[in-house]
Amino acid sequence: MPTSSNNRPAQWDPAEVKARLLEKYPAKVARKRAKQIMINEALENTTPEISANVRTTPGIITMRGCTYAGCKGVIMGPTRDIVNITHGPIGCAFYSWLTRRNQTDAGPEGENYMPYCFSTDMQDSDIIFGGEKKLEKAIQEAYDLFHPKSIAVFATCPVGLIGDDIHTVTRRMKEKFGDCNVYAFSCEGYKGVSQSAGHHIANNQVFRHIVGENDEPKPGEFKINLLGEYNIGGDGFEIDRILKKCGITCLSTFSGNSTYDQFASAHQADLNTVMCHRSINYVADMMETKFGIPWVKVNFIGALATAKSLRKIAEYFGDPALTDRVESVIAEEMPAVETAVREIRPRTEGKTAMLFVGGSRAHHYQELFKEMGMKIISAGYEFAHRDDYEGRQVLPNLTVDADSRNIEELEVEADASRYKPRKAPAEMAAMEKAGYRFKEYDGMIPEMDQATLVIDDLNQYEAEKLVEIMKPDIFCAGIKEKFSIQKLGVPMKQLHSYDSGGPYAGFKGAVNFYQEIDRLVNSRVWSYMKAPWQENPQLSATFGWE
Ligand code: CFM
Repeated sequence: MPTSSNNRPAQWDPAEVKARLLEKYPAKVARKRAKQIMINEALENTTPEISANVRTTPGIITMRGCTYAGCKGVIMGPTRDIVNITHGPIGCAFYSWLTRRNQTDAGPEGENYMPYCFSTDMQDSDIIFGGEKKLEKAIQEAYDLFHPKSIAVFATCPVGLIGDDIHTVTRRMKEKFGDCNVYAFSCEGYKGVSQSAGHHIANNQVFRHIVGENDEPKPGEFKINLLGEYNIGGDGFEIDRILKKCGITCLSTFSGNSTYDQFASAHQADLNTVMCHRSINYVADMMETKFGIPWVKVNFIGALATAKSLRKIAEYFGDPALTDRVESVIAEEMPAVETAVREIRPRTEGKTAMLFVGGSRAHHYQELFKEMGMKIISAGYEFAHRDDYEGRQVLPNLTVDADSRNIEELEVEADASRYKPRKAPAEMAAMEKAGYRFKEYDGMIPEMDQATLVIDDLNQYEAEKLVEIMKPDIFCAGIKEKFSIQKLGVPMKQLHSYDSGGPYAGFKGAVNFYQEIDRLVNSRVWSYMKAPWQENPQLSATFGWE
């Protein structure tokens, strides 16, 4: 029999857990972190607010990434036919090169630059004398070698510090080539408090330079875009399979398995569906203002969530044949999911999980764990904003600080020739009255149980403490946390890169996930690992010179 989860301290008091997480900090740090550690339903104070999207205290080992990572890695990385050149030292390019496991197919023309790593490889002398000439040469070389439709340039920290004018260089090269769209991103790593700023910088430029460029009509019925899906471990392939089966045309995905032309034609869709709210919700807003495309929040992580999202799309189009097709696809796909749940759930029921991932997965993956009967005892985002925790109703009250002011807000107006409201305002109002929700997201907190701990920007120290105190059956985060947590005798699943697994989206993905988690939480190997405090609770040490 697999060991049950009963061998953990009977119950913990969330206020005490919080106090223990904070006890080692200097007073000022403890005060700041206290606002980022929330006992759900605000049992300990009167404001249910969580502090988010604020700077990490220097010296704390954060889980976050940098702004360049958010721009080059997250948003632009998954697009296969744009040559992405990192202007900077080689390390920035090397470590943002496919480690996220965003997949692509090569497409009919086979134009796929994702396996390449392009960088200007800046040296000391470039930092001293300037890197613009080197950048120009690199753009020329990429053009001569590949003749791509588009070349994107990404600034790393030193580029901003020395003041290379990357936008002038790219503008000049674009004019020179004539048949290649060249543009740059001022996404220096330090630009924001996390990768979230990089998403914004990337999306603004995609919106400004690409979306709406191609008016040639795209074939297909029930045209949607899928915003905020990045095809990690093949998730996008599974979602595409399901959409196709339903007869829904996905014109473009931002940006998993995408192409330049998909972005350029995205304004032809009749509905925008938003998967990762954090990384892209503002693009959905801008597309609504400029082109008249409404948007809805969807989630394809979790079989039931997938079914719900498909129904939401069908309801929007209000076409009986589409509705029937969606229902028959759900009816066809669900039995395999139900069989898997029936088999696995007796082994996973009641087990506990913690999720600390990015800006949306810590929420979305709770669906899959719930389907397995597991409990989420603590969760948090690395870099999400308050609306991702508490819901979009907080948006009007968000404080704009110096860091967020750093990120450009585009002024968007209705496009003179392309703006076309997809539904009359009266029709949308009637749908809303009947319970249909446009541009809504309630965030993670309302769906979590009372007295669970919601922690923003968890760090290495707190992660280990939490595991030590609460002993979850599984901990989900990223590669930086993986081995330190496993050394504590707790299985760790990467929910960024999926380790080597996936897809976990859609119906088939759900089954993959159940099987993987079942294996992890029921493996006996973890019980053979003793953490240092278990072997010797009084572990003590002296300095070498004592
Ligand atoms: Fe959105 Fe993402 Fe995420 Fe994100 Fe990311 Fe990612 Fe993530 Mo890693 S776009 S916020 S910046 S869902 S790379 S595919 S897994 S931190 S939770």
